[in-house]
Amino acid sequence: MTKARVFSGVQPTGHLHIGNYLGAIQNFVRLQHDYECIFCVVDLHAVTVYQEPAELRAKIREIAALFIACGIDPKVATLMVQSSVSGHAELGWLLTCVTPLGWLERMTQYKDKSAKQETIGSGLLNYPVLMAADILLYQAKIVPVGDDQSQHLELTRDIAQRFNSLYGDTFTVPATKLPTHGARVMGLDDPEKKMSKSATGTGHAIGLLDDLAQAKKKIMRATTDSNPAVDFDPGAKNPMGAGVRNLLGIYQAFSGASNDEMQAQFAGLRYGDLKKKVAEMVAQSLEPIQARYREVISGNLDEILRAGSDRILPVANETVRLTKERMGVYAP
Ligand code: ATP
Ligand code: LTN
Repeated sequence: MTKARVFSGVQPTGHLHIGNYLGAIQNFVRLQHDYECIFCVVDLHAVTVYQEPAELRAKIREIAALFIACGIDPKVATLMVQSSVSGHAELGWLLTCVTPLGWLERMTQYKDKSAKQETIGSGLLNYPVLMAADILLYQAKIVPVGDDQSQHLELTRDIAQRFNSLYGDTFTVPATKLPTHGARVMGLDDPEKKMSKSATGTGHAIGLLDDLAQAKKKIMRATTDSNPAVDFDPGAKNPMGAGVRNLLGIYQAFSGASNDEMQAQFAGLRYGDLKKKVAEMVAQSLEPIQARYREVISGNLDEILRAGSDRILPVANETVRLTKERMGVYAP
């Protein structure tokens, strides 16, 4: 039996952090043996906001190397760069033509990102259509992402369904796959905000390539609440705040501990001791990733990426051909 296809993408902007790892990449690693997986460095998404060209070139390799360092085996899963397969951009245009403007203007990520820009490129508005094209191009059934991408995935399904009803069944309607723990890792300095690559502030995020002593320090300085110790009781006089919940969530997502194990280990523990345990868990998890990264970044990455796009090119070409044919665009 053929395996169902999985697709996901990561932007080569900023430095990957533990939110990206726990929300997305850890799931990529878990899914790779049970599905036909395609993991993509989405450089065409990155340029929806200005990127310094030399930096972007380096970031593309950095993300690809981190995929492998985190445990994706390029012999099992397909690793590729979005711009190497022209079908992404081509299908992006065809789908733009079936997407109502109002659907795009409603996207919260667009509203947030455009509020931060002086001039808003139309690519930023069209960003989710390109994302839909990435997924639909490979007829992917499952898309592992963090919680912040749920709205974009809903839009992808809406676009697929609209196309299918206008032109006949063409695209697989994909499902969103969130991780059980770590779907939304919050900033260490401000647990009300999602941990983000673009946020400034040295105590905000832990980069996968951060110096481990620095990473531990960031956790020791993380914002908590004024309670002295961990209290899981939601009915407590002062229930646990978002900062402590975030630290426990990070520990649970890295360790895979069950809720009962979490209770047994952490109930009543003082916050200082909680932070020490979380810091140890994070450092212990990042160490092998960093060691592997140093090997991979100087290896034959370009060959791996080229082999990846060569391998899936026929699938992309077939979807573009079919889409054109369905729409009546010249496709002899
Ligand atoms: P950022 O907002 O951090 O600048 P991004 O979310 O725009 O980055 P990507 O780097 O492409 O863009 O995200 C890669 C994956 O990581 C996505 O699946 C996304 O949902 C997930 N992700 C990003 N931030 C978090 C987070 N704080 N917690 C869990 N998952 C996250
Ligand atoms: N928009 C996503 C990155 C992304 C993606 C995709 C994720 C681009 N194309 C296709 C899943 C599937 C982000 O910002 N995290």
